[in-house]
Amino acid sequence: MAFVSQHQIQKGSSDYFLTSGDKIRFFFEKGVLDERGNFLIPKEKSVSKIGHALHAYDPVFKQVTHSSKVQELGRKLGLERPVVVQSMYIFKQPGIGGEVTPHQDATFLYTEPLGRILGFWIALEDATQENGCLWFIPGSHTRGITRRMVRAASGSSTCVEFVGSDPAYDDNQFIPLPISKGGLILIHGEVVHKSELNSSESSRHAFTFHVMEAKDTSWSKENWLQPTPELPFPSLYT
Ligand SMILES: O=C(O)CCC(=O)C(=O)O
Repeated sequence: MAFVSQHQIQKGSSDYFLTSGDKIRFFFEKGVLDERGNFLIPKEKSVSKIGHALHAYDPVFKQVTHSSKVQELGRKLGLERPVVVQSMYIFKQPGIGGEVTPHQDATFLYTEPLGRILGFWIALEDATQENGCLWFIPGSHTRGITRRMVRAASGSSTCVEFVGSDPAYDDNQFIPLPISKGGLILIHGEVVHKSELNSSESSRHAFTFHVMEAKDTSWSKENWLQPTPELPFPSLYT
């Protein structure tokens, strides 16, 4: 993701998460399984997201990612060698869809130089303040990043660790960005954003993928997500 929840990076689930970059894998909301792995709620309401290679292996999401509209937009934005690094289907389930705490995508998808990551976030249902739309801090993309998530040394209790600080952002700085079904939000890799718990009765499905401008850019080998021989980052342009 460009966001990673605490229970994804704990020992036990770590391999499943760390090796999901070139696969289609399912991730649950927190607290939906008992200690024996039985569902505490209906199974279909328990999935938090599916990732991270829908753009490569699912025909529908591959088509959307590489659609002529998306490619045209990439060209208009001046992207010369955009590659798709990851994709996710996010469910934000009614009642339990967990909050995504304030973060910058470049924390998880670090490049040198910065400024090379762009998120495409497509609302598959209306996203409102009630069901957990995205919120942003205007102007925050101009101030660099405050922390990085890097692969942890072996022997550590988690598969990744954070370097740098996680500032306590003032809630008043965020503005909500409700959007109708079918709308697209472009997310700068360094803008601070979040989404809140979905305590409403409506789900808030979204499909999102991240693109890196690969020209004159180096992808950090310390990122959790790495291109693999099976799936090198594919070009956005086909
Ligand atoms: O869809 C959400 O609620 C959060 C998405 C997000 O923050 C991201 O993909 O970076």
